[in-house]
Amino acid sequence: MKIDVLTLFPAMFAGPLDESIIKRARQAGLLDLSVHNLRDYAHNRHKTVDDRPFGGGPGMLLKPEPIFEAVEKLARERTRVILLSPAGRTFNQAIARELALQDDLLLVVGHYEGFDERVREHLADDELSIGDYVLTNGALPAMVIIDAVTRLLPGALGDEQSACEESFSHGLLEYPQYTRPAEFRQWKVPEVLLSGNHAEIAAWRAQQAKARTWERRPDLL
Ligand code: 4GX
Repeated sequence: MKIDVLTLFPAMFAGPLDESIIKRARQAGLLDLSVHNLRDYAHNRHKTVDDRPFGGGPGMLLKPEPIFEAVEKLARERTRVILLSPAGRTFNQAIARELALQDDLLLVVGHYEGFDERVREHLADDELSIGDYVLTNGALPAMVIIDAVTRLLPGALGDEQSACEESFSHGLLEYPQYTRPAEFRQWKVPEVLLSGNHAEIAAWRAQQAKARTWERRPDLL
């Protein structure tokens, strides 16, 4: 999969995507990630990418010309162009699965007060938010999406991890898990887990997962 990112802060992307599973996926050629500086597509010698909103109001907007020119240069026929902004539909595991099926993504990171509306209307295929809180810009949301999508690419996870059931795949939160020691500061691991009775363990885990989901995330049930 090819993912291009368009942002004013390309340096933010160094680090988080150079570790662990994402690093391995990139080395293995499963993910081809390129981060581009929107400022490189500015027109004037001041490298202006923002301007004041018509009609007044606080803050600055990203100008349309640099974004259109960057996207037109970077996007291919099948590229899905996605804006990151709090006004997007809320990203979730179902959207991650859907994006993982694409060949090409181009993530356009929101900065300042947002985009000139013509970027939305005539350039973007989709607009995503990672949740209802306010960040300083869309770089972290872009990285969240890249992370969630990349681990779904075939071969990105080792067999052990990909075989393992996980929250949101089976629709419930995880059951409680324990490792050694069996007693730590007088807190004991539930007896059933030490019993060796696999049917009983499975039943206990199913019951725990359901109770926990009911308590914490009834919206998932
Ligand atoms: N999930 N932000 C984007 C600038 C902005 C404002 C309006 C477009 C329209 C966020 C989030 C988020 C803060 C990133 C505002 N861009 N993005 N930025 N939550 O809070 O995606």
